[in-house]
Amino acid sequence: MATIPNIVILTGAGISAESGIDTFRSAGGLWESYAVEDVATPEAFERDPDLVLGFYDMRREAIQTKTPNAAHMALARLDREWGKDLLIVTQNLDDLHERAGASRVLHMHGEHLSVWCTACDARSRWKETLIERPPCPECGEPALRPDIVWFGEMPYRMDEIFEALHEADLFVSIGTSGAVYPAAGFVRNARELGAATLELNLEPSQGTGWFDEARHGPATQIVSQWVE
Ligand code: BJW
Repeated sequence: MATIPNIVILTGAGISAESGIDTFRSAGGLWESYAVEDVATPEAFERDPDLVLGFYDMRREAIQTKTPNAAHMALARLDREWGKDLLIVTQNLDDLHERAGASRVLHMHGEHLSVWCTACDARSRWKETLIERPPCPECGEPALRPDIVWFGEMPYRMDEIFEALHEADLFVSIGTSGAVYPAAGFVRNARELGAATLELNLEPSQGTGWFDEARHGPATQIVSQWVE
């Protein structure tokens, strides 16, 4: 039997763009309407919690009306075929990989549908708004914040990600600009550790030169073609 390679797939906002979820840095993206330092840092939350909670309430509500697209579905098929030999590391806060049926998904920048209690450290699934300061289901304190990794905070589950990169034979980056670290550095880590590397993105990313191969176009087309 042929050896099954280990695959690590990194996804970013571009994979959800055709589901109608705004990217961050494309023309018309989120950071054209909001300043990062006003809404996506711990300092912003301390300074103006209403602005930050309102921003994430709006996005939490919006993602619940969106549906997975052909690229999410193609990766879910791969996840079913490859099982534990495939890991999807997503920078995305939406749950479209899971709703497409993928089972091995690691959210390194957090999730819109999760909240974190700063009083008791519990995490809870959450679909409602936070602006009215609802109590934490675990301890009753009104101390919930979005369970999201803001700039300057440590991304989640880095040990697991590096362990997977160590074992990877193939690293694939889909729909990410390569502007935000540490995710932007994974291609170099994977290369140094001996994996083949492939970029699938609408256009060349900032790190495109680090990949062995790059294919450019809309994710619904190029991801489906790659998986087939
Ligand atoms: C399509 C498509 C279609 C469109 N089909 N493709 C100076 C140098 C280096 C690093 C730093 C520095 N100063 C500060 C830092 C660190 C900082 C950082 O990287 N800053 C950079 C901006 C320079 N990073 C951090 O602070 C991180 N923490 C950290 O570093 O901790 C210390 C540490 C040290 C060592 C090891 C480990 C840790 C935390 C980063 C948290 C990022 N959080 C955000 C916001 C979340 C909250 C929110 O959503 O509101 O996460 S930022 C935002 O960017 C979001 C995304 O996950 C992330 C990546 O964006 P992504 O997904 O790439 O989206 P876009 O819009 O940039 O790109 C979309 C791409 O899709 C484009 O290329 C399009 O072409 C393409 N596309 N349509 C296919 N249909």
